[in-house]
Amino acid sequence: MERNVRILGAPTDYGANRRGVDMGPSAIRYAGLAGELESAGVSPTDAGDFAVPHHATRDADAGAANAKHVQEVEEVTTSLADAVSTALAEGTTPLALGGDHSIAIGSMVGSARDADIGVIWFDAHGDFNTPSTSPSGNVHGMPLAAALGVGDFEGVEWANADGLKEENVAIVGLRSVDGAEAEEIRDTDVTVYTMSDIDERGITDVTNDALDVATDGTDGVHISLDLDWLDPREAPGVGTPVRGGVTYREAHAAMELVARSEAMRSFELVEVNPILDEHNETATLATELAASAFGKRIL
Ligand code: NNH
Ligand code: MN
Ligand code: MN
Ligand code: MN
Repeated sequence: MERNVRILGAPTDYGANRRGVDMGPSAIRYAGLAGELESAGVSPTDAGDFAVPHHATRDADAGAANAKHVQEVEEVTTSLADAVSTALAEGTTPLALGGDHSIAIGSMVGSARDADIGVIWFDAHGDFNTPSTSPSGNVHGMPLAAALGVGDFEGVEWANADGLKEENVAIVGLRSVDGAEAEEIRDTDVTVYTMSDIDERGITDVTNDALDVATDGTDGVHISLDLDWLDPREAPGVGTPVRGGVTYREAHAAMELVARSEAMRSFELVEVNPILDEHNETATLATELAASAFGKRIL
């Protein structure tokens, strides 16, 4: 049965401190996303971008210093959550384009509205800060804690993903974590695979283990792909690059295993910043990895 994919653009940078990531959806489309998805044998329909409040209309310092622009993040993620759950109800697979990683709150809330889901978080960072632990106040460093209702996010309805349990969350490729954030992660039942685990065991074993974690007792898996998961040599167009990331081939290998599992329920590509990119290569890479995640084959 052919998979129908619904592209949902979320052109927002309210969760990050770097303007420019709001242009990610345009850059990813321009890099040829629809064609790449077709080459993977799926049928994409582009739902366009949904409205994000414009910077010029908002106070530049809005929100608390420890959770900047949280009102705007709530507005954007609530729209995305509705669009994701509608796409699923209509039999399509939602593919959200960020935008910064705060949009993942919307993807997870929407994907977990009428189902039990797992999440695989491919990222250099843990994204497990809360307003109390965050050194930056940027909400893109908080989406996993938000969706799981950790700390300050306990009982925050717009941010909590109902059908998601800590036991079904796996972070893959971690190499940058803040002090108090590390404590939060250790206190949970989330499974973490660091870059050292990938060094020692290889990307295939690690990804298969992450898939086991995320599929255990769930109806499907949300795949969250932060482009800073890759080494900055492969993906220079991101706001918070961290050396020592996965290679081009490791990234594809992981996405190919995701495709083979047939467990993917929703997907997102985040943190592509065209202003910091070189000739749109990070956006292009994002489209190629999406194709692998949707099952593109060589032969
Ligand atoms: N941990 C830092 C913070 O919370 C950086 C987060 N940046 C990301 N996360 N790009 O994936 O501010
Ligand atoms: Mn901004
Ligand atoms: Mn992230
Ligand atoms: Mn990151």
